[in-house]
Amino acid sequence: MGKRTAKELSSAAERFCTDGKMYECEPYGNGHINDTFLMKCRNENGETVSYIMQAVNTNVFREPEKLMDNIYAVTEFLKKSETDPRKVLTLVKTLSGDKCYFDKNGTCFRVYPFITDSICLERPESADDFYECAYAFGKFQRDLGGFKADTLYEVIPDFHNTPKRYENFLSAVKADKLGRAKEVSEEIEFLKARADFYGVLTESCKKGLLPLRVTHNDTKSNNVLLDAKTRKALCVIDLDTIMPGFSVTDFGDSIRFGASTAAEDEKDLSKVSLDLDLFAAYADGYLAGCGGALEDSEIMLLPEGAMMMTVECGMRFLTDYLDGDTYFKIAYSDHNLVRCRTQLKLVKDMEDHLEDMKNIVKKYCRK
Ligand code: ADP
Ligand code: GN1
Ligand code: MG
Repeated sequence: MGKRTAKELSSAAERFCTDGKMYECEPYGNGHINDTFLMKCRNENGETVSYIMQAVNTNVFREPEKLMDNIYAVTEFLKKSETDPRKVLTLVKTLSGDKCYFDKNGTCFRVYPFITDSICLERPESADDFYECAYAFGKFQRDLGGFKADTLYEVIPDFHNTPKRYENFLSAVKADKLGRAKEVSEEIEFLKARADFYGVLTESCKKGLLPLRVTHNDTKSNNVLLDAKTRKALCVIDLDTIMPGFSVTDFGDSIRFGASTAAEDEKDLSKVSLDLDLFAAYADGYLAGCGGALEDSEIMLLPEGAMMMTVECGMRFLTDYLDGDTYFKIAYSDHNLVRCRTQLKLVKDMEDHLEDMKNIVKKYCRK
């Protein structure tokens, strides 16, 4: 996505039912997909009212209207059981009552009230923070238990279908568009050596051990807001990828991102490993948040969910690197390769600690 001009942003802002006129709009956050802005408006009392305005990445999300319908349906559903406006996202409608606005270039803009006095952690700063993120995602799972999954549009088909992701990866290796495959042969071999693992969750689903649920599908700690004062969970955000999926992949993506001892793009691989204390905090918080909503067979697959999401994400970064970096935003030329390497290092460490993860999950299983 190209840079957004001030004019583009102000004419989009004018289309929404905001409290006052926009006077500032600056890039915000560290998302890899959408363009996010903190938009400040001045209302008639001279007060500043803040919003998040986003340009939805239509390269990734091909049918933004349907995606917006998903977000609207889910947030309205959640509001039946949650009345605190800081705890559920609310879409600010356009002047004509729509959920988003398409400008003349076809860019899809949407606006949410900015949730004030909140913090959003790139990485949890303590086990307590991570517990709170886990509780929020677990509660999200529980609260959406009564939501009809089949009414949701599948925003990105096969999003966490790892066998499909593996096929795409093999195609990218074969095509080798930029001639990069030779410099990443070690990573390619690592992923090929684990081919038997990729079907574990989809097969468990076929055997009835893993039910399809309404899932978030992007459960990084930076997709939860915590209260700035109490550091308690406030609100689950980034609802673009809500689709039918597995609870264990929601759990797993959080572990991949938040229970690593290093950032997703750490270059020094000696710093990357699985922090078992953080794993335990997340398992505890997630299962508490789910409040008994998960079946025993799913709970037992939580460690595999963590390994699957990590290996899948590594595969996705490498696929994008081989394809010429067309999907994830990058800050430098081998950013996707650096990200891939951290994920593969983490997979190895998870494999070495699978039994530990299983024992921790058993400890927090609340049935
Ligand atoms: P992306 O899909 O690009 O990750 P997000 O929806 O996660 O986009 O938004 C990017 C960042 O903007 C978040 O990590 C968070 O810091 C901030 N953010 C998003 N929505 C809100 C909100 N309603 N209130 C406060 N901060 C928000
Ligand atoms: C993307 O949008 P963001 O940064 O929260 C991606 C996730 C990846 C993640 C890796 C729609 O998430 O699937 O796990 O980057 N989102 C999409 O950091 O592809
Ligand atoms: Mg995000």
